[in-house]
Amino acid sequence: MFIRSNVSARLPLCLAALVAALLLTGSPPSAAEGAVTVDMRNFKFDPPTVRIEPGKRVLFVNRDRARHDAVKRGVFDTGILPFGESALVRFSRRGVYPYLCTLHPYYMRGKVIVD
Ligand SMILES: [Cu+2]
Repeated sequence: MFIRSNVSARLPLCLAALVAALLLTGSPPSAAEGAVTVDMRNFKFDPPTVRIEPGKRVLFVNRDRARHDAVKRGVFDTGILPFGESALVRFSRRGVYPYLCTLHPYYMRGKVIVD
């Protein structure tokens, strides 16, 4: 009885951790397959503009020691990414999505074109 309740209590936590790992940060290479990569490097998005088809994904990877994020309000928000962390964002609708790093908004900007 003790073992059963112990296991069932742990399971939801494991699933939550797995989902978070797959969807938000530290994605394994297979999860990012087919995604276009945008590096956050030297306080810039590289490349600053990417063009993708609807349904494709962009993998934002922070290569800087400084923390960054990538945000287009109302569309996507990677959350703050420390050095080495990444976030995968899927774009399902056509459009032009200018985004920025909210920590360095005046000079750290990029654009995703979905068409
Ligand atoms: Cu930044």
